[in-house]
Amino acid sequence: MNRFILHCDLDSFFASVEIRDNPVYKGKPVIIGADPKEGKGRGVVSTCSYEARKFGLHSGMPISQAFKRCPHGIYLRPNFEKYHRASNEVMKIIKSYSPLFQQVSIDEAYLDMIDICSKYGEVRNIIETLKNEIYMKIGITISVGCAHTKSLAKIASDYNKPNGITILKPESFKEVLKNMDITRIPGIGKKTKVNYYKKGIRKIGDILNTPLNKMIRKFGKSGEWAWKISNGLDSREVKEFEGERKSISKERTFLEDTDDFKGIITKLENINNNIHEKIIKHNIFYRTVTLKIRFEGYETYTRSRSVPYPIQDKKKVMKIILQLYKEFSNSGKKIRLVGIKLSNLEIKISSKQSDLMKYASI
Ligand code: TTP
Ligand code: MG
Repeated sequence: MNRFILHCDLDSFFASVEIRDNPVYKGKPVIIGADPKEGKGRGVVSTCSYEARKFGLHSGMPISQAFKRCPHGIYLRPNFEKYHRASNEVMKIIKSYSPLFQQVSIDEAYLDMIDICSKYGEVRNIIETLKNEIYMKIGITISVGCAHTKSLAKIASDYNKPNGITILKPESFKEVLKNMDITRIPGIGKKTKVNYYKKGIRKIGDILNTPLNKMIRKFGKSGEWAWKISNGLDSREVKEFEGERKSISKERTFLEDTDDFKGIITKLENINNNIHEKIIKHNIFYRTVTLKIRFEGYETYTRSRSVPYPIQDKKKVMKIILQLYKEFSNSGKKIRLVGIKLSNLEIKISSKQSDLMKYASI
């Protein structure tokens, strides 16, 4: 039986919302992020339009560098309230296409079309209808990938951006994947790839030509993950908040509302240490890290980030928390409470190992 999992990812999301609201920006390099201050600004690019990407700009790039490369760009500060509203509206539409829905970030969601489609033609029609509905009602474009696993669907949605549809079939996906850079695999980023490159693994095809046990020997857990994804082996299900319900969290209120960066970070570090005592004791792994911030006056925000495979890594959690915190660092408001939540939990069981051995003999 064919399996149709969709991964939907809005195109240059924050920038697209701004362009929708100011059509004169259409076709221009639009950069959302910190104030560039004529090249002297601090902070980073949140995202930018595809026109700006032609100048080499991308998320996370220092805004000063972006300004040097694209001084004539339209630089805008983010309006998070507006993006959350647009995200909620889009998610409501996506959700209406299947009860098996899982939102994974502000602009990404999975849909499992099991029992809804049985043919590739049908799934393509549904994707076109979905994209059309989002464009007509919300005014922004989305790219959709379809495959028999979540990770392949995610790779597919990224393949034809912006405004694309990519359907990977079980009999031919390896042909499409083999020439892709390994960084197309969710979880292999700029830093991880260096180690892979050094050992001669540059393309997904190189992974496909390497036996699993060799991948594990060379790259450990990450190698195992990359090998499984590349071979279309990923049994994770699309589920609504199921993992989310089980979580471990802790929050602390400051004695007095504060904007002292060091004090806030120390509090978050203490919370993180505290949570990890429990995590380690019960051998729990997690995929999602959430930061909670409450400002003076009770205004409360949560921001989450997920990693592609379950981790148990205190340092990584702190790194994610610091990244999530960046959004609030220039708010000019005092903070009343901070909290951390780890969710999408898994308790490690050794039977996973025997699964692996099964694949090793393929
Ligand atoms: P992404 O989906 O990673 O990027 P994008 O939607 O801007 O572009 P793409 O067409 O490649 O999907 O992230 C969604 C939003 O999250 C993005 O519009 C802005 C925000 N974001 C940041 O603020 N900082 C970051 O480093 C990244 C990656 C995203
Ligand atoms: Mg996106």
